[in-house]
Amino acid sequence: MKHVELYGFAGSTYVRTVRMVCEEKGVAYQLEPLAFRQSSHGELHPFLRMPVLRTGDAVLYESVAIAIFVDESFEGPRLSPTEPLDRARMHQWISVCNDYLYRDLVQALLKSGDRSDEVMTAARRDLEIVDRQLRAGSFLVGDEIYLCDLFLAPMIAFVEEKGRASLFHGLEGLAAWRSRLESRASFSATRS
Ligand SMILES: N[C@@H](CCC(=O)N[C@@H](CS)C(=O)NCC(=O)O)C(=O)O
Repeated sequence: MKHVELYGFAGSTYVRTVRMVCEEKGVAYQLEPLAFRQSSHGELHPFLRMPVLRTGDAVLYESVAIAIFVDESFEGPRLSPTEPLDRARMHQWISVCNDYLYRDLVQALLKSGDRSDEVMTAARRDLEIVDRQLRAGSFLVGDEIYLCDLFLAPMIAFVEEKGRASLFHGLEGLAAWRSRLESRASFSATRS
């Protein structure tokens, strides 16, 4: 099996996503320290973000690219649907996580003490949208876990870690999905 190194901090939601993908696939990896914003970081990731994956001579950045690479190039359970519409839906939810949820749940709540009505309203609106989807199936796309669930899980966990669990009040679909995700070994193995 190819040796996999993952650069980034354990507390990063995107690093956790890629770690969860590796755990779900049964891919062994080494979490490597990152000299954040130093020149060695720029050599791995010119935009100075994390995660970065290295395997053999290949270096990859951007978590979607990394997640798809790990899913498609290693043995283990497939984490993407085969049917085109379901694949598109998986990518739709990955985009939702990356373009809206990361902004409204992670970046907004990271700004310490930011409990403004605007921030809380946007976060709650996003969670209600996710909840509606999760009332229709066990996971974001039907009844199987796919990559999109592994993008969502660390962002939802982050909201709880930041002490904003009240945002989940009454969201039963999301609550059931959280129990399913939190019972997985990939979730506990990547807790920071
Ligand atoms: N589009 C990137 C986003 C990665 C990203 O923003 N990661 C955060 C940590 S969760 C980061 O590197 N933050 C450092 C910074 O913004 O300077 C990806 O999907 O990998």
